[in-house]
Amino acid sequence: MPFELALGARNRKSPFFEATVAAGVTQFTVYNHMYMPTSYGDPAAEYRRLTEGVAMWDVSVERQVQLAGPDALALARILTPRNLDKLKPGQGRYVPICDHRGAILNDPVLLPLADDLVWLSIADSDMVLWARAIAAERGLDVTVSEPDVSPLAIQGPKAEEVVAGLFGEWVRELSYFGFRETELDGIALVVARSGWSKQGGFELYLRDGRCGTDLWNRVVEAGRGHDIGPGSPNPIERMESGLISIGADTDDETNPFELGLGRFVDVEQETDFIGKAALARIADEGRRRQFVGYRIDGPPLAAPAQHRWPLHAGGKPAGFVSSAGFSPRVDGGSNIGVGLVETGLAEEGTELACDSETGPRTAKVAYLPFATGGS
Ligand code: THG
Repeated sequence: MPFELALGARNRKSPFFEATVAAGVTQFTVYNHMYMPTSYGDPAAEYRRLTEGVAMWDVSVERQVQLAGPDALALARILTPRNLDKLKPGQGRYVPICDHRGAILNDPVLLPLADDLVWLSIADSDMVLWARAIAAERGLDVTVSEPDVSPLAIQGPKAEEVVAGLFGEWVRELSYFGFRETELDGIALVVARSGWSKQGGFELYLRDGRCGTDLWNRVVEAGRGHDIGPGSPNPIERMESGLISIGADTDDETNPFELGLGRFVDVEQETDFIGKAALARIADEGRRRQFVGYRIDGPPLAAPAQHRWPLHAGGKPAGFVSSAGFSPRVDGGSNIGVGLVETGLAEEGTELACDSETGPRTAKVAYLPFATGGS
């Protein structure tokens, strides 16, 4: 590229920034007003580490929105359509957040640290503003803030070995989204079994931004025998696994039913959560679009899609491809994509015309997740 990313005070550096530069980062994106590493220059090696070994990712951009006070849980329940009746400290949940029209705003992981302390580990949108406004409008006794907490992901089939080496055997007992508050030689942390991949792994939520380089180096040291290397949220693996990227896969009207997240919406519960009436109506009327995978023909896609690719069927708009790339594992090597398609065209195998950045291609609907051979 003949240009650079401008750094400045409007966006922030991660506590792991220096460590990622030392590790050879070559590309950043901007996410939640921060810089997030997206490449270390060898995408194939980063994919291989994630799917066969272990990778470490700076995901401090997944900011924590902290709800503290007697109404912390009450606010969480108002913010998400998911039923939180059985929530227990130490067990996280995936919780979509919608606006009053039922459109999805964010898809955080909720971490209940105590009865009066909840973190929402957010995707890319300004949830601290939203949560604070809703708390005030509902007259709740809760303080909404963004604490000094920064997740570092350790992902891949060998991640458990690395994390057990750092913290002990107990980490093997953590359930999915289960977490525990602990420390590493005085560095305060939360250790969780979570992460934006289906390869297995953990996230270390660093609770003191001054210790970023120290923590990074300790993970590198612990991973040495397992060939650990740096990576980032992986665009290919996430498509294979059918994980959602808010803002990429969603537009201003996308609702949880379209994304296949209907199981996290409970319109029967007592709580008057934001979007309840709209979501009840959508549940009744049915969804207009569906989140699906695509097999895309033509030469291997050398670079990720830079914008949404329009889809057509019989000359009419049919939806879009929001992300696309070459998967070495699907069908032994195939271009794949994900995106929203009109419900009437969502059947597996439906062929759609696709305006890709490298010319017209055919996108064939595929159900998610993609089969990747071995697993
Ligand atoms: N790490 C942290 N916070 C985050 C992300 C992260 N917040 C925003 C974003 N990423 C959250 N996105 C997801 C989406 C899906 C999953 C994890 C993070 C996930 N889903 C499982 C699935 O789809 O099968 C399980 C869902 C369930 O059944 O509960 O794992 O990367 N800290």
